Amino acid sequence: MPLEKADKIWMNGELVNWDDATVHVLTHTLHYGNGVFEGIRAYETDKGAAIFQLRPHIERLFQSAKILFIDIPWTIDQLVDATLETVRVNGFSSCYIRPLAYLGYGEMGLNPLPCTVDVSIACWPWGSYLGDDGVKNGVRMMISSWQRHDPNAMPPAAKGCGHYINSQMAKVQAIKAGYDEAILLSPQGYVSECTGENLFVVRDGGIVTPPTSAGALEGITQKTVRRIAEDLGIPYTQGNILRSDLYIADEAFVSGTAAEVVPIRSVDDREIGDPGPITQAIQEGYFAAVRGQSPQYSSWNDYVNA
Ligand code: PPE
Repeated sequence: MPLEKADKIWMNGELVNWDDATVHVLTHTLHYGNGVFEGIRAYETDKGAAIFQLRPHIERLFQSAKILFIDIPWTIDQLVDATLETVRVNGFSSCYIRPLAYLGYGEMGLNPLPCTVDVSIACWPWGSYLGDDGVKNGVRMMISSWQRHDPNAMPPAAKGCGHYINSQMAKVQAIKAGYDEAILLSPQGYVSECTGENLFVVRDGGIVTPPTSAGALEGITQKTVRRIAEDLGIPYTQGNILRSDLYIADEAFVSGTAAEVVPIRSVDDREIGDPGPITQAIQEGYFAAVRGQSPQYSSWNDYVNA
């Protein structure tokens, strides 16, 4: 789907026109993939657009940067404000938001330390990442023959630009094989996560999700799911999951900012079936929270026009 343009993009402290938000071909990150990014969403609420879990996303951007020795020349507060401003000036009632810190033009070669660090924040309207039908009825997944990174090859806790080559290999394999999405296993053979989502299995009335030691990103939506589950009295644990656990799950679903909360219909052609009651309860809780309809979670909504 081609990108739907917005009016302005925040670049290094200035709001520039969408078409002017360009970089030089010798931009360091374009060659070596060393940059960090976030994916955030703003949702329509009764009080206008509200950004969901804004600060945790910006905090994770700084953690990713710290892991990769990228020195972001802004503070967390400044980028929180800049994100609010970017959504505000574009006038969206809901949108996807993409902050990016990248190594700029002026240096080449593998030592990233002398590079300038540029920061941009773009936003655009983005529908359901795994499709409207997927959100409602679930998606078909396959286990990829591509493994999730070994933590000593690429640190999965950093949301690094180049890390996503791994996700893209798995995604293409799944799409070409006729599936909606791929599940990656860790080098040790445990279920890790999907190409851009955390994964959850429901068995015996409880939710289990893989730990970061299986190569999963510590998802902000995953933490949101945890809180909603615990408040609903649904047992929630982190633990290693085998591929066969997926095949015999009572329910399974994924979570991510772009994807939101999406049921899994089948894994490697083993049917899990229609979305089950726990998946539906988490989905309902999630969509109410992002739309600012849950007073107990109001601290998760940052109103753009507050
Ligand atoms: N794992 C991976 C590998 C991942 O990329 C994401 C987010 C998650 C888990 C879930 O994290 P969180 O959004 O904090 O709940 N992926 C972002 C980028 C997706 C994309 O394809 O681009 C996102 O969802 O915005």
